[in-house]
Amino acid sequence: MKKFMAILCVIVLCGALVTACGQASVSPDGSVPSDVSVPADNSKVEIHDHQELTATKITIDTDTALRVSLPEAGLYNLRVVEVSNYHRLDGDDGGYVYLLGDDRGWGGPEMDHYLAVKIGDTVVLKDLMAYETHFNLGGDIELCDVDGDGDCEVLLQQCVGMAGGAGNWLSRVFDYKNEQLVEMFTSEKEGVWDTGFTITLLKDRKFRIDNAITGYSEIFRDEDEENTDAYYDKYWYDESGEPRQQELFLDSFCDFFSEDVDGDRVYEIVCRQYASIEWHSNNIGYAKTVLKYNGDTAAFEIIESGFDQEH
Ligand SMILES: [Ca+2]
Ligand SMILES: [Ca+2]
Repeated sequence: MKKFMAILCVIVLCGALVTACGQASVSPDGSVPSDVSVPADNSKVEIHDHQELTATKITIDTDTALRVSLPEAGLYNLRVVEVSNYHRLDGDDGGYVYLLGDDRGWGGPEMDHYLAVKIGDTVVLKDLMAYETHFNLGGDIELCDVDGDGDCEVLLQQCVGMAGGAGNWLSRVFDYKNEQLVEMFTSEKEGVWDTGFTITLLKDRKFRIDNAITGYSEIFRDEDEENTDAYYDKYWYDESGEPRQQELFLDSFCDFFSEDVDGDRVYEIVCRQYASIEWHSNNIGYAKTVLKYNGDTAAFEIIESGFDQEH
C-alpha cells in the first residue's frame, strides 16, 4: 500500500437524498474533535437500512481534502470512529486510515463500519458490514508492512463487546490488492487460530504453561493474594491432594499490535489473550503469541509464544 499522504485530511460527506450533510475533520496527529459528527435532524430520528458503499462512489477533490460523494443514498450520523496511528519503516511515509461508523440514526455505539484508506490519489473503501459486527467500543488502526513487500498493510483492532475481563476483540489485517482492501487475517475464524497453549497445575501452587506449536514451557507460582487456602484445596488439588487436571481458557486477542520482533525490518504482530482457569474472572495471566506472515503459504504463522503472569 504505497504513498499514504501524511496531510491534513478533511472528510466531507454529502448525501444527495439527505436533508443535512455530515462533516468530519481529523487532525494529522489522529485526534478527533468532539464535533466530528453533524447528524441529521435529531428530532426526526429514523432508523435506516445499511448503506452499502463502493469505491466507485468516492472521488478526491484536492491533496488536502477528500470528498466522499454518495449520489444514490445517504449515511446517517456518520462519524470518524478511529484514525490510524502510523508506523514508519525506513523510506515509508506512513499515512492515514479512517474507521467510519454509521449508526443509521440510532445514536448509540451500534454502527455499521467502513474502512477508508487514502492511497496516493485514490480513496479505497471497505465495507465491513459483512461481519455483522456493529459495536465499536474502542480500538486501534495501524499501518505497517507485515509481509515484507515494502508496502503497508492495515491492522484493525476493534473492541466489539464487553464480555470477559479484557473485552471481546475482533482483530483483522487488510492488504491493498487489485485496487481493493483484501482481508489477510481475521481472528474471527473459529478454530483456525488455536494458539496452542495448555496449563498443568502443579504442587505448591505452581503451574506450567506449555505451547504445542512453539515448544514454549515455563513454570509459574500462583501468587494471587485473594486466593485463600480454601480456594487451593477446592480448585487446585483434588481430594487426595494431587493437582487437578485443568483447562486453560483464552479470550480473544486483547492486544494486537505491530513490532519487529526478530529484527528483519518487517513487522510481526504481537497478540495477547486474557487467560483464566475454573471461571472467567479467575485471571492467571496473559498468553502472548507472535504472528509472522509466510509468503510461501500466504498465511500468518505462530513463531513465538510466551506467558505474562499478571492480573
Ligand atoms: Ca506489505
Ligand atoms: Ca520482523
